[in-house]
Order: sequence, then structure tokens, then C-alpha cells
Amino acid sequence: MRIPRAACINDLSGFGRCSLTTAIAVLSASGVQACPVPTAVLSKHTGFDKFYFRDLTDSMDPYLANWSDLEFDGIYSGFLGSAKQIKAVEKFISNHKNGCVVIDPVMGDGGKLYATYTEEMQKGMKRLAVMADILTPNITEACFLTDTPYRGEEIYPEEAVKLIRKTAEITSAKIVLTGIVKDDKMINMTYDDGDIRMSEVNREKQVFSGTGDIFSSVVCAFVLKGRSLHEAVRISGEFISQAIERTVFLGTPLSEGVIFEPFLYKLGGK
Ligand code: PXL
Repeated sequence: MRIPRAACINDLSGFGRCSLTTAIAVLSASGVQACPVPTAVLSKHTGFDKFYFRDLTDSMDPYLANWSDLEFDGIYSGFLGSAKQIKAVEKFISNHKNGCVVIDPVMGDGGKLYATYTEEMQKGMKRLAVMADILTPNITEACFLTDTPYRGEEIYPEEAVKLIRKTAEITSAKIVLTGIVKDDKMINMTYDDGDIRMSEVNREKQVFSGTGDIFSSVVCAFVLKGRSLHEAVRISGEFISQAIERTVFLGTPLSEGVIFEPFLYKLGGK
């Protein structure tokens, strides 16, 4: 069997279970070759009070140029720290037309953009969304991508349908709208060539860092393994649900992310 290969463009945060740390673990455990493209190196993610940070934007073009002889089944990007990084990803995608492009448009949460997100980056992310085959925005990100007013996470399914359809107007990508809150459940909605489906999992009140990264990584891995988007989203939701349940039980700090390591073995096989 051929192992699917994915270029994973994200930062490397040494502590806190997010970005490349989770992407490499999840893709590898799922049987997908993860080829990291580090956009920055951090000792801990930015949710901690203090962290060492080194930006790697200038290394991205030569790093990716060296991969011009390689083919990728998937190109998967997450958190990007500057407009220049977004441009480097656009260029790489343009030069690798065959891979399935999974864009997690990490821009913000709770109705707000991250502090680092400039207007130029918003425009860049809209361009990247157009290039995606699979786009995984949360509600905040879908609102920013479509210039829609944010009305919270607890929106009616009909409203979520409207938002996902509006997102589908700016890209031909399949879309996963994540984090729709409904009582004690969390709904992830998929849009696949006009077919809209919902996938429901149990929700905990606490918000852990890195869950978005784990979610998109599992979706990316299973789509590259040939599963339908809806199936990949269901598997991803179940995986995170288990990890969150274990984390809540053990009571570790929210900033340390979710304890997903004991469940990685479940991602193996087909
Ligand atoms: O999980 C998203 C993420 C990615 N990368 C860095 C972060 C965060 C969230 O805090 O700090 C560096």
C-alpha cells in the first residue's frame, strides 16, 4: 500500500500540544507521511505568559523551493503568522497542483481576530480559501471570510446552513464549519458539493488549546486515506471527544491542550 504524503505548514510549538506537534503525531498515527514546514519555532504556544519565539518566514521560500522535485498527496496549512507566510503557501500550492489542499484558516475565535491578524492577512487568507479543496473554518473565521456579522457560537442550524452556503460562494472547496454550539453538544457541519450534513459530539464547557489543530489534522489524514469528508469529520469529532473527556477527568491545565496520546492508536488502519 502506498503511504499518502502531506506537506504540513504550521508553527512548531514545543509545549502545549498544538500546530505541528499535533499534526505530525496525528498524521503519522493515521498512516500518512507528515512532512513539516515550520513557519516559526516557539518554546510554548502563545497562550502561555512567556515563550521563546523565532520567526522562520524568510526560510519558507528556499525550504519549499527545495521540494520542487517532490509530489504531495496533500498540502495542509494551519496557523500562519504574516502576510508573507500566506504568500509563500500560495506559491507552493500553485507549484504543486496535484495535492489535495486542506486549509485551516486559523484567524480568530469568539468573534475576534487574533491580535497578529492584519487587514493584509485577512485578504491573503481569502485568497488561500479560494485555492482550498477542503476549508475548515470555525464560525468566527467563516464570518470574517464572508464579511458576515458574528452572532456567537450558539446559532440555529438554519443560520449555520446560511453561513456555510455563503462560504461556499467564495470557494469551490468542500467546507467544514466547526464549533456550532447546541446545548451540551457541539456540531460540525460539512458542505460537500451542495450536500450539507451535521456531525454531533458531546461538548465540555472548558475550551482547550490545540483542539482545532487536532480536528483539522484528523480530517486531513482521513480524507487522504480516501474517506468521505463527512466520515472524516465524524471520526475526528469522536477522537477529540475522547481526548477531552480524559483531559477533564485528569484535570490538567487548559493551556497544555488535550491528552490525545492514549487514543492515537485508534487512528491506525484504513
Ligand atoms: O492552536 C493554534 C495555535 C497555533 N500556533 C500557535 C498558537 C496557537 C494557539 O494559541 O499559539 C503558536
